[in-house]
Amino acid sequence: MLGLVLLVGLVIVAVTGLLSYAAYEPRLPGNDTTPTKGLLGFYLFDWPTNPVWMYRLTQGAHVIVGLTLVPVLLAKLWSVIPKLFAWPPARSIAEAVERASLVLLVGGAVFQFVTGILNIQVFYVFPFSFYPAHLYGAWIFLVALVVHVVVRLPKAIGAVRSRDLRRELRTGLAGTRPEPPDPDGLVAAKPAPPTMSRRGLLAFVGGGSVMMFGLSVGQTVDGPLRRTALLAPRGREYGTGPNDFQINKTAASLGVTAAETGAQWRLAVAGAGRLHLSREDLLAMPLHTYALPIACVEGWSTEQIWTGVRLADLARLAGVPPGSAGVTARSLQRVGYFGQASLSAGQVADPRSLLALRVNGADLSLDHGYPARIIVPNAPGVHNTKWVRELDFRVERP
Ligand SMILES: Nc1nc2c(c(=O)[nH]1)N[C@H]1C(S)=C(S)[C@@H](COP(=O)(O)O)O[C@H]1N2
Ligand SMILES: [Mo]
Repeated sequence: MLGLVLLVGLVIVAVTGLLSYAAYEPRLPGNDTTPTKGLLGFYLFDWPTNPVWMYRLTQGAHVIVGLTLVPVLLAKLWSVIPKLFAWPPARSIAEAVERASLVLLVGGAVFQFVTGILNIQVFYVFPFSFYPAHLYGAWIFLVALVVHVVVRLPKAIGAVRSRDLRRELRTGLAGTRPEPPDPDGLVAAKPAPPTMSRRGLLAFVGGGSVMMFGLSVGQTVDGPLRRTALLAPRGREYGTGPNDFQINKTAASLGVTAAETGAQWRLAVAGAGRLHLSREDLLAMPLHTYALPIACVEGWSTEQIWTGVRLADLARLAGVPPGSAGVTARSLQRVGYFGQASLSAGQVADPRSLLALRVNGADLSLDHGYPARIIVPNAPGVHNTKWVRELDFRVERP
């Protein structure tokens, strides 16, 4: 049962994780943190700008389903503990192959869960970069999972079929009997009297999963539910002002000062030529307003109402036809990651892709990217570069 739940859940986590990697657009200049990925990028595709809530959904599902599976994974590992340490390691070649795949399966699962959870808790303690490690770990785990499923699925289905779930759920501790001996040696030879019914185990694990789900779902759904997201590392409650919503990194933490974002700030726009625009110049251009989410890789998201200049209009101003030109946005930020991000031609061409100047009717606050930030529909939050100092349009498809 635990294995089948994990199978369905882990497929969701894996697919949404691989989609997130595609959403990062690693083929665009400067975006890739996995230059040695080789063939692993085989499935990459242009990440669309529609529907606007897609990344919010897939990344929310990645993180929430992952957290929900933690109790199931722990219970599953607990249930096979005798097998993990079985000795001698193998009696046949087939067994040796299976046990080797188990090392990758168990090691891969533990590695993916640990790095993922530390990452969403904004706890970068590992001595390597999260993105390549989590990507390579995912593929190692997936290969091991396929081997494991091929070997084990018939047994898992047979085991579930051998019992009537409803009857099992009605059986308390007093009626709980040990499993008959099995050829795999998972069942203890001389089991002690049970301390927990099978129903109790399912309730314990299921209750844990429901709790993990309940304490994390609010950060993706946002709105009043955010208050319930006790597992979210960032603030649960915000004020009611126009700029009172989640901040990823503050300006101060990245060394962006009010002096360089003040009156002498100019946006450099490079394309066929190069020009410099003040915030007044930008405010004098046609402004557009859209409700769009910020959806972070960490699983949290929030929809706000953004006002700004279309990236497509800025491309035209730079002398490159939108639809053929992608852009690299560079920030004033000089330390840390995410000081720049490249967007595809499709993203630049979407009329809702903005260089935002205002949010919810007010000027952007410094922490939300004043004087100007990128907002692109359906893009991962990390591509919504704050404190933009330069937009570098490059012709992709002449
Ligand atoms: N210059 C810069 N822009 C940035 C970041 C950053 O660290 N530096 N963080 C990004 C990430 S990961 C997210 S999720 C969003 C969050 O935007 P917010 O802080 O306004 O909520 O900003 C993005 N823009
Ligand atoms: Mo993010």
